[in-house]
Amino acid sequence: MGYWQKEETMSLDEKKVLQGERLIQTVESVYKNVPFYKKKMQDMGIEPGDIKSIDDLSKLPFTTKQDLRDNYPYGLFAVPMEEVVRIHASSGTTGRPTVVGYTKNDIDMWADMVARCFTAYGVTKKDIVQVAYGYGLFTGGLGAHYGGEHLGATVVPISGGNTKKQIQLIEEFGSTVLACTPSYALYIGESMRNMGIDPRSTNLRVGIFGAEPWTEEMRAEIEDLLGIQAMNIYGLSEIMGPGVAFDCEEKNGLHVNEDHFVPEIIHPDTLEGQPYGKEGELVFTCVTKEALPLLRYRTRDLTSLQGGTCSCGRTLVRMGRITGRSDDMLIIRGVNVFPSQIESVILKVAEVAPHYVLIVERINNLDTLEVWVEAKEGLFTDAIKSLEKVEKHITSELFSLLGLHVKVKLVEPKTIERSEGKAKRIIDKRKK
Ligand code: ADP
Ligand code: K
Ligand code: ZN
Repeated sequence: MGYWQKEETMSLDEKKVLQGERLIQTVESVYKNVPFYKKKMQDMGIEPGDIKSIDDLSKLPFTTKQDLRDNYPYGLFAVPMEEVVRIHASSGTTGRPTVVGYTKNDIDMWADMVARCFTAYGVTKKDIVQVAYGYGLFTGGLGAHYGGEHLGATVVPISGGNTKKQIQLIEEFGSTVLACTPSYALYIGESMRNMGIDPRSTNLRVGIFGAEPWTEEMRAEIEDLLGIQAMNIYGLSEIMGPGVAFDCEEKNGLHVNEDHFVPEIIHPDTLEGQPYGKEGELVFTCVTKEALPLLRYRTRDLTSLQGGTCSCGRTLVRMGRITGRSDDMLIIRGVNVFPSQIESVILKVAEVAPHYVLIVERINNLDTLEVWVEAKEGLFTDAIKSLEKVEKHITSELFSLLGLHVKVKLVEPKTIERSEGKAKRIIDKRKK
């Protein structure tokens, strides 16, 4: 498939040296320019001179989303506003948005990194990339846009929504690559079918999907539906936006762009570093960013890092699929439940469609979870018995996975709301 940059295949020693040099520079910059970090470091009794290599990373303070909110909007920026050429904000999935800024160099580096990801997906300048991520304060649209252009691909900046038009452009412009959330890809494919178009008949060959958790089962579903390779892209606005980590052709973990963002996995409660293979909270330190170089930013995303080499030849460490964000974790009668666990069960059941929503309520001081899943066409015309059979089957599969009795309700086809961006899988009816 080829690489975009030599950094992707550096030796582990070269990588450590490069990360160390960059970390030292970053720490000097934030100590000088961001009062928040200077104070944090002083409180911990450390100075920039204490950071001599990448092995000193764990001496540095953590940064949380709350720190960004407390310093809203520009308080953690390490450069004067005249150097800032763009602002984005997190989509606010979990509360008040946080504001992030970029210098000219940051923007160029971002485009370069997205081009690196696209290259790993096998996308080239011959491709026509339909960007159906939302444009605007959300980083998805513009992130994919500039990366695609930088690669030399033909970018179609349609943004999210307007599904009929998406389909029209896929057909008329001959788009070969679709970039959007996995849930929107599913929606687009389903809408094609409803319009009598075979979703596998288009020129599309690669999907660039991210911005929300999704499972391996969902990947298989979308690949089958659209007849494409569905590739995973991970990112978050606080660190940069899409392009922090990416699938290679092996589809066996996402390579982290660790020459720019140094990953760690910590235990979310004790904050202790976790070894390769152990799941925990993903933490990133930016070592090349100018406007907003966050130290040890706690993403609240849960995954693990994988040691060992990848047969694609890249030496960049891999992270597993995000199993969930700690904000999405439901605690139901003492059991931790992530939507992705439920998704992986539902998608294995032939009688139901890949559309579901989780309804959480508090009844008599007990949290209850109900899973609504769409039945496939035809099931409702069968005897009630077959509905019940499917519900029972899913209930027992969930029980063996979670050790929790979950109520499963099959609903009529096309009754669960479709998503044009990040899917909303949880309806929480508990009073806050
Ligand atoms: P918000 O926190 O408001 O959703 P962002 O738009 O920056 O802000 O979204 C970043 C988050 O989206 C990540 O922290 C992660 O939870 C999720 N995300 C992004 N890409 C992926 C992916 N490929 N797989 C799973 N989750 C993802
Ligand atoms: K400016
Ligand atoms: Zn690889």
